[in-house]
Amino acid sequence: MKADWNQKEFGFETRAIHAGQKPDPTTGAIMTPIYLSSTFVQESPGVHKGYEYSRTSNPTRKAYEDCLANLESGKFGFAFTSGCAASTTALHLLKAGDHVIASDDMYGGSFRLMDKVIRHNGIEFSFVDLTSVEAFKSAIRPNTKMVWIETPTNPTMKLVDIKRTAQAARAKNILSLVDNTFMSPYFQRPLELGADIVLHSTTKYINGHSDIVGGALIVNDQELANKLAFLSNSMGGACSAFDAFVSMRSLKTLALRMRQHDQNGRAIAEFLSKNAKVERVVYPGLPSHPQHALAKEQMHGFGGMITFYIKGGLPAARMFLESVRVFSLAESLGGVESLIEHPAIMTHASVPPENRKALGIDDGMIRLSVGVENLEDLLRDLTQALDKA
Ligand code: P1T
Repeated sequence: MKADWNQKEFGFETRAIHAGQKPDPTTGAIMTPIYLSSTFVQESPGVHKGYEYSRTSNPTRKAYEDCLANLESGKFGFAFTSGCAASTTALHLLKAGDHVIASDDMYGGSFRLMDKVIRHNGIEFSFVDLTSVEAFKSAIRPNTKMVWIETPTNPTMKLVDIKRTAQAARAKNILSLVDNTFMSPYFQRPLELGADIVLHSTTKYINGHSDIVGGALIVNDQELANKLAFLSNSMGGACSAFDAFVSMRSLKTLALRMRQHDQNGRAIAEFLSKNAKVERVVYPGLPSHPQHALAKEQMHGFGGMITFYIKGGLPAARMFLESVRVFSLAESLGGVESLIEHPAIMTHASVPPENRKALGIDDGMIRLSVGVENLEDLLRDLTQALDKA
């Protein structure tokens, strides 16, 4: 009899390897097979083994969703073809006339989805600096139905107090959603802090190897789970069995990877903060971060995402970005390989210039996704590239 992999009895690393998974009943295969089947045979109309059609549910996807939900301290997981598909599905919990309060700083594509797509469904958005719980409370209207939190924010690394914001939301019957992409459940578990929904771009740390685009939603409440299951089936954004298999395989090493991202991240943040070419480093693990105390309170580590400002504006930034040899100049984050990018021109180009200016997403801003390579190699690479800038 296999264990049920409950959170009280088993540690994160054990659950990441086993939760949701059983040896294949027909062969004993230890790895959940990739069930490449669009449909499932029924004995009699409506009499089946729990699966009818793979848009609705698929055994490989189910194992992955159960594992991910377990790691986020949730009961129900839903896997999608991208983080944006997960966001689109979650935003369809709302109807015309509803109001959403969202972080003023978040992934540019999430902002674009709200501002240029979902808004046309008659849903209202307020983009608020959620680092202040008071600012959140002041933005609440009678029709506010959801607060959309990203913490740390992408790319300015601002933190939102999940516990206090979720508490204030609950008091007004407002759903709280936390995009936990930057931290992964290894370092931050929003459901434990009172949030209703966790969202991931699983493209990032969850899958961790830059070979899948995916997304996920995790909840604890049965009624909310029923609504999301209905939406996922109706809207058709669920991920394929192959993507589920690869992402579930990646979960097995999530703890190992996150510990190394964190170790390298801390060292590089400190190194950058001492370099003469660097104006300012924003990393929750540095005591100079204005919310370092909150980081220690709600996160179990600081991870591998670092934002910094290089002296000399765009010419220096370009020279630096063209000079790195171990880091790769590319969008995305959370993979084992170190990535570097320029938010104003790349990931956040869809944010209007006046918003970028107000948030400090300027020409000197550079974002690092520190990978798990040899730390000395990464430091040497940054040193030589900064020397050229
Ligand atoms: O790219 P996709 O899997 O659809 O996920 C969108 C998304 C959602 N939330 C956060 C916090 C994200 O960072 C992303 C995607 N971000 C990038 C591609 C990036 O380079 O920042």
